[in-house]
Amino acid sequence: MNCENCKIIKNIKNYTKIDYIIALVGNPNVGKSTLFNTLTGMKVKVGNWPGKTVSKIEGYFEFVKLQTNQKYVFKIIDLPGVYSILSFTPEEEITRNFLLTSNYDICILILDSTNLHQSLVLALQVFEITNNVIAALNLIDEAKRKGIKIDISQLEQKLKLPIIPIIAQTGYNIETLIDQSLQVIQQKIKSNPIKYSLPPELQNIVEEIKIELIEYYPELENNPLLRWIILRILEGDKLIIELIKNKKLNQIQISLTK
Ligand SMILES: Nc1nc2c(ncn2[C@@H]2O[C@H](COP(=O)(O)OP(=O)(O)OP(=O)(O)O)[C@@H](O)[C@H]2O)c(=O)[nH]1
Ligand SMILES: [Mg+2]
Repeated sequence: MNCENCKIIKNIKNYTKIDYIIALVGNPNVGKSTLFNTLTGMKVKVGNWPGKTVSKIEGYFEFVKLQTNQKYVFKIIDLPGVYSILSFTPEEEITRNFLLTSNYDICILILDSTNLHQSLVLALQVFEITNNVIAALNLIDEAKRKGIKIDISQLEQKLKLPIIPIIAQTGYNIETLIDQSLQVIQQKIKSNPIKYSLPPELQNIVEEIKIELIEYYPELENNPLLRWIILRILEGDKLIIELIKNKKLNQIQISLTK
C-alpha cells in the first residue's frame, strides 16, 4: 500500500484551482494540527493548551504522482478536536455543522493509537453522517513505546474503511494517506463504514416517530440520514429541529448518497 512514487509539496502559492477538499476530524490532542502543518507547511499552534484549535483553519498542498506526473491541489481544513458531534459545546457545533453543511470530498478521521477506544466513540458518530471517510491511525510511535499493538487489518475489516498508520510529527506514511484518500475520492477504493445497530426498543421508537414525521414532512421519506435525524430529535438537538420546522433540511449535504 506504500506510495513511494508520491510527493507532497507544501507552501504552494500559484495554484489556479482546487481539486479536492479534505476535512480533518478527531478527538482533541490526537495530532490533527500536527498533520495539517506537516502537509501544508503552515505553523498552526499544536499542543493541548493554549494551542488548542477552536475554530476551523484552512491550508493547501499539492500531491504529485511521480510516475504519471498527475498533480492535485488539495484544500485541507483543520477542525476543532471533539469527543462527540452531538453538538453540546462550541467546538462540537463547529465540527458537526461543517460535516453536515459544508462541501468536502473526504473526511480524514484521526484515530489515536494510544487511546483507540475513545477515538472509536467519535468514529461511529462520524460514520452515521458520511461515507466519504478514511481513517489515519496516528501516534503509532507513542503506541509502540507503550507496548500497544493494533491489528490494523482486523480493525479495517471491522470498521469497513481503509486505515492508514501514520506519525503526523515526522510525516511517516502521509503520502500513502493522501494517495489512499484520493483513491476513495475517485471511488477506486470503496469506503462504506459500519453503522451501529440500535437496541430493539429504541429501534421501535424510531420506527414510530418515522411514520409521524413523514406524514408532516414527506420530503424526509427517502433521506438517508432519517434515522440519525430522529435520534437527534429525541435528544432535543436544536439545529436539526429548527431545520426541520423551517423545511431547511436540504441545507445538509447528504454525503451518504455521494
Ligand atoms: N509522538 C508523537 N506525537 C505527536 C504525533 N502527532 C502529534 N503529536 C503531538 O501531540 C500533541 C497534540 O498535537 P496537536 O496537533 O496539537 O493535536 P490536535 O488534534 O490538533 O489537538 P486540538 O487542536 O486540541 O484538537 C502535540 O504535542 C504534538 O506534537 C505523532 O505522530 N507522534
Ligand atoms: Mg489542533
